[in-house]
Amino acid sequence: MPEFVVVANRLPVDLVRGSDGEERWQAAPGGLVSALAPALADRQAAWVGWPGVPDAAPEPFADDSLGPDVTLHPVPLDEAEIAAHYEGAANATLWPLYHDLVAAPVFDRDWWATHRAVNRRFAEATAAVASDGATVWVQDYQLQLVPRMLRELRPDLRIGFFLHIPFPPVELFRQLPWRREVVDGLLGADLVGFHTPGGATNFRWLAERLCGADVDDAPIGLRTASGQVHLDGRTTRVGAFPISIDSAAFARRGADPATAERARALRAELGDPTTVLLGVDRLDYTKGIGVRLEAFGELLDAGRLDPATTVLVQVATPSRERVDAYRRTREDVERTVGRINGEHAGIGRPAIHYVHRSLPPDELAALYLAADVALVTPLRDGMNLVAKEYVATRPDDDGDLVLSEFTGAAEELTEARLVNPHDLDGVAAAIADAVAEVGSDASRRRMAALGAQVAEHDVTRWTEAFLGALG
Ligand code: GDG
Repeated sequence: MPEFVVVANRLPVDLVRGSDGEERWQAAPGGLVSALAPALADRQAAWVGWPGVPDAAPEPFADDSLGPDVTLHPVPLDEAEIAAHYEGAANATLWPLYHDLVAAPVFDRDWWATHRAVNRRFAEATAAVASDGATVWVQDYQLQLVPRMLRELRPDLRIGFFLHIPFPPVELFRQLPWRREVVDGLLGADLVGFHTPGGATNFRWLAERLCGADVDDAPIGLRTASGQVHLDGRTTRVGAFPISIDSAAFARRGADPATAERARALRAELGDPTTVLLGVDRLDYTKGIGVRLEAFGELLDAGRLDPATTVLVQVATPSRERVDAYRRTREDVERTVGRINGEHAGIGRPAIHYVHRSLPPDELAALYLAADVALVTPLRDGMNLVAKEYVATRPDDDGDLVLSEFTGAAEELTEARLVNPHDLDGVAAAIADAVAEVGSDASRRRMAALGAQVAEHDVTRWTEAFLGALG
């Protein structure tokens, strides 16, 4: 039986239903799979998660691509559960609440009841697969109630939890009608990890105020489980474990001549501009896509950038398209792109090249290489891997990174051009400065420092730090 179990909202593969009704599994490439793959590979391991389509209840099966002894355990959800738990409580309640109310969270009691029932199903599925004394690593905001439920079912387990999104300021978190249940749910874990010390500190404070736990007041540092919460004779440790990427893999792709060739071809297809700006995001209202479009548009309006020599490529991959706020965000982004192109594009020469599709990894790497300046301007983001991927992919110390202060990445990538995404003038000024100074000695020195940071603090360090602290 598995000695190491990952529990995540989604399995590492998606079940895909063809138009002929035939079902097949398809790799679901994502940061989480690549982050956890090394930890699974050499162990008897299991992954518990939803297969991505309604009413699918396949039997557990082996996945050789992750390791010789890795089994996947599908957790079924029906249409109503997907609507209430996933699209509702997770993506219309917790997601906006945890991202500083960038959109208004919806507090719906029926959604929450379903959310609780689904968390229980995940806990029961995990309890049924984990071997005696196994280590279980629960992932993310959709499953915060699982650690407590699992602890009650299986007190023998060692349970870790990692939150991939920001943990909000306490004043905002306290709006949640089920706030005590969430904090208590997380306290079922032995170790609760966040991207930043601020998130961990907020959580520890809430554990004391909402659950009456005894807590220490030691400062919470990076990559150690340095905070302690004592409740009902148990101790939960809390810490900051900033996630990262497989930096060497991105660097290898960036150094591959085929990637360089494709990057040159892309620049030619863009009309050989002097400067290419790039944004890559899931199309999400937290990512500040509108902010950078507006700032770019204002620079064109003012004549500070010339659309004949400077273009913006914005990749916005489809995301959560059945949630209202995401539909509205897409409309806003596309209206803004249309307006700016209408005012500034030449015939056959768009100022903004907008892509609303997911690109293959090779194409994304070529774009990272082709771009002189990456624009990462979320209103709030737990970490933001795109910032790290851009830096890691570029083999030379050229390029530049405009980065929102409100990303977890900003706490590590301090040499980036940090901006407040609510300050449009400040964002525009940072873009103009980056365009003017790209390739300068000062810019190269900063990119070199960023590259060294990402190379050293890669995803293996994240996994090892978390699992090391979990013990
Ligand atoms: C959550 C947190 C945290 C995007 N477009 C394409 C594509 N991507 C890939 C990127 C990157 C990933 O998607 C996005 O990761 P982010 O970190 O930027 O954002 P979230 O999806 O919101 O992730 C976030 C993360 O969890 C990890 O803890 O950093 O704060 O919100 O890897 O490259 N990949 C491909 N084609 C695309 O078109 N192949």
